Amino acid sequence: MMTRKTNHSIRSVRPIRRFSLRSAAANETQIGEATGHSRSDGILIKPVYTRNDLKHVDHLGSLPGEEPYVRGPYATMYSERPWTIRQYAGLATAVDSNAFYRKLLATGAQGISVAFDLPTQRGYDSDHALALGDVGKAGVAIDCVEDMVALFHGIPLDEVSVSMTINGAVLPVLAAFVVAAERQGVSPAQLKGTIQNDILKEFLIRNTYIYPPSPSMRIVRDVMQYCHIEAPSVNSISVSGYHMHEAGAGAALELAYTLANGREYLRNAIAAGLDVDQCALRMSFFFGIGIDFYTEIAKLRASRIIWNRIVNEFGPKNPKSKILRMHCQTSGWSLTQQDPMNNIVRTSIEAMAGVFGGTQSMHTNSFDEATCLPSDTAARIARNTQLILQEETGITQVVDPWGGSYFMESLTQQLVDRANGLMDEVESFGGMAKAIELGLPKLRIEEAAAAEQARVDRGERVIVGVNKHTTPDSTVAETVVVDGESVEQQQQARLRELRSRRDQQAVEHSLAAITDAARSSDVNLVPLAIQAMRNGATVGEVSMALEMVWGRHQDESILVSGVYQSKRREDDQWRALSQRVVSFTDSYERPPRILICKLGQDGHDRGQRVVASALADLGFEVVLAPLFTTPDDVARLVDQSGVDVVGISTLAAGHQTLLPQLMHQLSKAGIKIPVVVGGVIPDAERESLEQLGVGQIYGPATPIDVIASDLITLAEQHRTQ
Ligand code: SCD
Repeated sequence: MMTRKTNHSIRSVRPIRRFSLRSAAANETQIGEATGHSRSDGILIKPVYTRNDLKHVDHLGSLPGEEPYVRGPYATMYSERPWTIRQYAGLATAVDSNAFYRKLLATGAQGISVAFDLPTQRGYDSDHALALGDVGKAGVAIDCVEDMVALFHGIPLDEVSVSMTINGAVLPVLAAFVVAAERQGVSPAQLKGTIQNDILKEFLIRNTYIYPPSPSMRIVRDVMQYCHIEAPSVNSISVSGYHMHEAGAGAALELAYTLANGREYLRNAIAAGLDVDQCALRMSFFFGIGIDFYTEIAKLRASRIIWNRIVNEFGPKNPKSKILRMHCQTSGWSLTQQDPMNNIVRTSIEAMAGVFGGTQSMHTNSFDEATCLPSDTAARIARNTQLILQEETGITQVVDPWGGSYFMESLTQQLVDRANGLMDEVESFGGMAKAIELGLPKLRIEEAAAAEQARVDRGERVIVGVNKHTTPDSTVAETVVVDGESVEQQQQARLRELRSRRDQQAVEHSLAAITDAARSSDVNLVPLAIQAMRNGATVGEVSMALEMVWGRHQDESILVSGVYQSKRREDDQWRALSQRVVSFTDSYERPPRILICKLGQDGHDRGQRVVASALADLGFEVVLAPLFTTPDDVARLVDQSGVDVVGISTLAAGHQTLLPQLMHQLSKAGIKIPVVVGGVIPDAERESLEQLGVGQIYGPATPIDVIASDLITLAEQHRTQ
């Protein structure tokens, strides 16, 4: 067995770096505000449009299936073949997930979309110390080929197209998939589907990276090259704006950064010797669809125009290379824990926008997903939403019914222009990889998220059931909870069994070949990963074989400053809170100090970053812990940083295991400190968390004022203890 080098020691505690953006986006918002029509991008929507609004529209007159493809990638679109219903799912073990997929396929789904659990995504086996608490929670745990075989048991991989959301750990997971297909007698050339393989947005926003940016881009390139040669029907990348959308980006930002990432991948592959047609043909895209109905339709139409222009810059010969094909997912952020049936309505409207925008494939969220994993009922309604659109409404009969609309064409053009401007900014930094390194795109997205939160907190952005028209006691009745411990035990037993029967020498030999290849850049890593997985290596071992050369990437914590406050400065409630912080500071000779952190492999950090930024604007001293901390790390941080309160953000259910451990560590160390928790926490868990000693629990959409007020009180109590 290879020795493992763990890398989870906490770095020194330092106050967060804060960054002030005086941005184009801020100016845009002011324009919108002045007229009372602001959207997250600040695009002004007028009550009436006329032919004058078409004067500056460049793309009028084209047909669907023709450049610039604004009206759709195919001439006949859904009238010939509707979009693929592809519900993203992964449940605990491969066997459970397989049963779920087979049921989905038998009842109307047309493709599979695999959600992997966080340890798999971060390249840890289920028996790794850092996987604890996250195994099987937010998706399926895949450690080895046998898991992958079980995942697709009875699902013919030469017929059913499979999408896999895997990025950092794409090598071992793709390799396991290829070997599992091999066991079905299906060659790579017969496979169809998509692998996400979009690492740039991981550094930007999603955080399931493993290695530093440069070797990560080499993996992307190797996968694109391998697929082009060996698996030509597999879309070798799904360039994703969805996660930016979920992190708070408005439509123009999502467009600009997704397409700028796409351009970066093209450059990366071309620099490695592929020609533009070899790589662009199997690039696909992925967008989020929010509740701003018109804007979302225009966004998808605009995406095709911009991508067409970008690919043309590289001189393609095949017209198909210039077509942007996309998957869409309705917005998770727009789902509310309060009055959850409203989510069915939201999802239906969002799905309709995706269809009017011309998507090729879609996932519709389940109404209970702000609280837990989808129940059977919720999953059925979500899927039926798409079936109703396809089979009952008649919407599929007409291609791009919005084509020629004064409003829609003008809005599409405005988004194209705005996104082009933002992309020019990225180019001025030397392209997306450089811009990400400098941190600019992340800050722009956080700025948008903070501004949006302020709008919600001020009631300018209405969320029915949350900040208007509220209904008491309306929550999800049935909550699905994964028995993480049992999944962990099953996976660990399977790993033990695998390791006892495999040819250890062959495994070590193939892992050593991967490590060697990581040191040079001229060997494609995919065939080596396939050989290792075939020999019985695990996802964690293949990942570690590369980590030994490249190390593990750790993100820097930079927060935007002043954006949230700029929207609240005039509010009485905000002023009163600021005054309380000032009084606290006068009494205790320093501001209230809070540690904000996430536990385990959950990297969804929009919530914690928005809260951290707003609290810092209010005058708190915020210590933002690095991502991927263990309970031990957090207890140590609390001890070192002398904070008054600890805030834990949790979105992937890891807290069920890790929070009790943290409370235990704190008490063992004799540290008495208030702990609050925010994120996705089913009502059924509240009591047990309170019994553990958790001071407050904040569900999604809790106003910042409520959180801030509680935290000041808790900090005061802590200081007077
Ligand atoms: C379709 N075809 C047509 C046609 N419609 N031909 C002629 N006329 C028409 N009207 C043909 C196409 O050319 C193609 O053939 C075939 O039919 C399939 O159509 P497609 O358009 O390629 O559709 P599909 O196979 O469904 O592929 C769609 C994408 C693909 C290209 C978008 O990449 C995909 O399915 N992506 C899904 C990604 C996904 O599931 N992501 C989940 C992420 P040829 O192939 O011969 O050309 C989840 C996630 O990240 C959640 C958040 C998180 O975890 O953080």
